[in-house]
Formats: sequence, C-alpha cells, structure tokens
Amino acid sequence: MTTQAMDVTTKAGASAMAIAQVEAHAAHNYHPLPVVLARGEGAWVWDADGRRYLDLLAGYSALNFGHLHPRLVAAAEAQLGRLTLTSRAFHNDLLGTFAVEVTALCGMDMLLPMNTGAEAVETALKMARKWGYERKGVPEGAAKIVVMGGNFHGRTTTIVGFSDDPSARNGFGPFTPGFVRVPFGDVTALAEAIDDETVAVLLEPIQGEGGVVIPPDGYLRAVRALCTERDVLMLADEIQSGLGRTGETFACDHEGVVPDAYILGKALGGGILPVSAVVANRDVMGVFRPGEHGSTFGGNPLACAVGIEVVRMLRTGEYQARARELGEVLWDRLAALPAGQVAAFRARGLWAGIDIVGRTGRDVCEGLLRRGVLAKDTHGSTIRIAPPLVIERSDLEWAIDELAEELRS
Ligand code: IF1
Repeated sequence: MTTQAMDVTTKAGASAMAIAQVEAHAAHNYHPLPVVLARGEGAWVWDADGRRYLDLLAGYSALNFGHLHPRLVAAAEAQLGRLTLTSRAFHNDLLGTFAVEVTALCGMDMLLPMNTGAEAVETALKMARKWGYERKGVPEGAAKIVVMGGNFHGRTTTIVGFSDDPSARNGFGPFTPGFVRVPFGDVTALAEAIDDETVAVLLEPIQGEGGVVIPPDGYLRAVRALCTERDVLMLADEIQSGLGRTGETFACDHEGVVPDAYILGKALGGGILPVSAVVANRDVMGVFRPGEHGSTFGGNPLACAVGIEVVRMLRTGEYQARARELGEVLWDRLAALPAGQVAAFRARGLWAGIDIVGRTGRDVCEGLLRRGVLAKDTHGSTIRIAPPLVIERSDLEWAIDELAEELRS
C-alpha cells in the first residue's frame, strides 16, 4: 500500500472520499498533506469533517489578509452584481482606478494587469527584452537576463528553463535561451555576469521556495547600484515577499531600494481570485504597444474590484505594522525552539524558514497536521511559516508551541 493510500484509509468519511477522487482523477502534480479543507475564516480553516486547523501557509501568501476578509468579500460581492468580465477589447470602469491605486502604492506610474504570478514574470521578461532592444540598443535577439541560483518564479517553460531545481525543470526542455544564473547574494558574481547585452536582473528580494532565504545586508542596494551603473533593469519579483508579508509593503523597502519594476501577484487578489501585475515607470512600460502583450482575463472588473480594496487596506500601513510586531513574537518563539532539533532559522516579518535536524520537513508537517496546525515543507528539511497577517498573537504563540512539542516528540 502506498503512503497516499494509507492516508486515505485513515481519514474520516467526507475527507477520505474527496482525497480518493483527486487521487483517481486529478493529475498527480502535487503531494498534498492528507487534509481536505472546506471552510475558512481569518487564520483558521475547517476540514470536510469539521475539524479546525490554524493556517500557517496562507496560500503561499495569497491569503495575507486571511480567509474571507469581510472587506474583500464585500468588494467582490458588490462587483458580482454589476460586471465581472469585459476583455481588454473594451474599457471597463474599474481598471483606471486599479491602475491609479496600485501605481501609487508602488510610487511608479504604469501597470500591466495579468492573472497569475508566472504570467506577470513573463510580462516583465518581455518588457525587459523589448526595452533592451528599443531603448538600450542591444542587437535584436541578443538580450540577456541574469537570474539567481535557487530562484522560483513560476512554472511556464521559459521560467522553469532558468530554474536550478531539477524537479521543476527536468523533462520539460528544450528551454528558452537568453538567461544567465548567478549565486543569490553574491554581488561580485552578478557584476561579472552583466555585459553590454544584459537587459535585466530578475530576483526575489527574499527567496520563498528557496526556504525564506534573506540575502546579506546591503545586497539589494548593491544590485540597485549595479543595475543603475550598467543600464540594466532591476526586476523585483515581490509576488510572495510583497504586500505586507515582511513588515513593509515590499521586501525591497527593508533596504530602501526601488527596483525598475515590481512584479506582484498572490495577495493582490485578496485570496479570492488570481490577480497579478507588473508595475514600472513610463520610460520602461511604454515599450508595449497594442497587440504585443495581454490576456483575456487581465484587468477584469472583478479582479480590479478586489485589487483596489487590497491596496486600500495596505495604504494605512496597519497590516505591515502587524507583520512587523507579530514578526518579533514569531522570532522570539523560533529562537526558543529545542536547539538540538533546529539547525537554523531565518525570518523577516511574518515569514520564516526553519531547517529541521534528523527528520524531513514533510514528517514534521504531518505531525503538525495531527495537532491542528497547517504548514508546508520545502527542500527536504525546511518548514516555512507564513500565517495570514490577521492571525491573533495568542494563536501564533500556540502554533509555535505545538511546533516545539512536535520537534521534541
Ligand atoms: C506552486 C513554491 C511558494 C512565487 C514567486 C512567482 C510565482 C511564485 C516568488 C508564480 C509562486 C508558488 C506556486 C505554488 C507554490 C508556491 C511556492 F514553493 F513553489 F515556490 F510560494 F513558495 N514568483 N509560488 O513564489 O506564481 O504562477 O503560481 O501565481 O505549487 O507552484 P503563480
């Protein structure tokens, strides 16, 4: 009997049925924990059999505002009664407001709306190449983009082509040329990789899938300086790190750095629907002309209605402050975890990666699940913690205490 089949037989009624159906009829491109979620509110979710769990993953930061945030649900419900989709063949009455609000949050002047994170990354790559040919004078077809070791930017064939994770890329080639990879956090390697044909540097200011990897202090500033000096675009993938998670609106803010483009996704959709965007200034975004890029769904009025509300919630700074304050609580509790069981941990705001000794991250996450805490492993022995920013302090403390107990067990 396989592990998955065992999980099924040990689950109660409704959940067991749901898992069996997925195993039989959905592609096996994931290996989910054996829990079937049926309802959520704030930082809590309930499974199909009524059991409650604290969500320490928050949809990989798509749920920064928690499940069913009343303001976001109200914005979506109001729009559901008016207009949901137009395509970009016509204007809709919300895209303008969405563009104004998001660009103001970013301190930039233009946005290109898409849906998923990978699409926004692709958009930024196309924008950078075109900018390179039209504005920098790179010979047609020669543009180079520098990416980082340990990167995760999505799952299109181009994006997995510059990944160094074998399970993301193996078997999916041939890949798009034009990318050069350097170690994350290494300024010298980056400086050496940039030449006259380089149009952009693409990076996550903090690497998520990599295990919440925070670069050395001053690295983002050094990347910014290099990009400015060598006339190269700095593209910041803030899909996971942005919109409050780290205690600032953007992870780049921790070093006072403004990139040439922000790539946004996940929390921009309020946990309700996929909403992504690339935000840049006119001198860069202006390279796109009609017919050169787009999407059926990008900028649809329902997405805009939710995205506008997300930005208005972020504008007060209250969620960023909460991530900062609860981040200190998280840090103190992580520092007190049983030393023998933890090799290292990294954290910024309400976002942490914990390297476990002697057990797989999966095994620890299965133990946490039995204790009513949902978390996700990465890279074998790392557990990441990224609760909704609305989590109660006492719930956060309880969950980390459960982690401590699980590690001692
Ligand atoms: C999956 C990881 C997290 C991202 C950054 C772009 C995207 C992502 C920095 C693409 C997506 C996801 C996708 C999800 C799991 C998840 C993930 F472990 F795979 F790396 F969060 F840590 N840039 N991250 O983190 O966005 O196209 O998915 O909307 O299973 O692929 P998307």
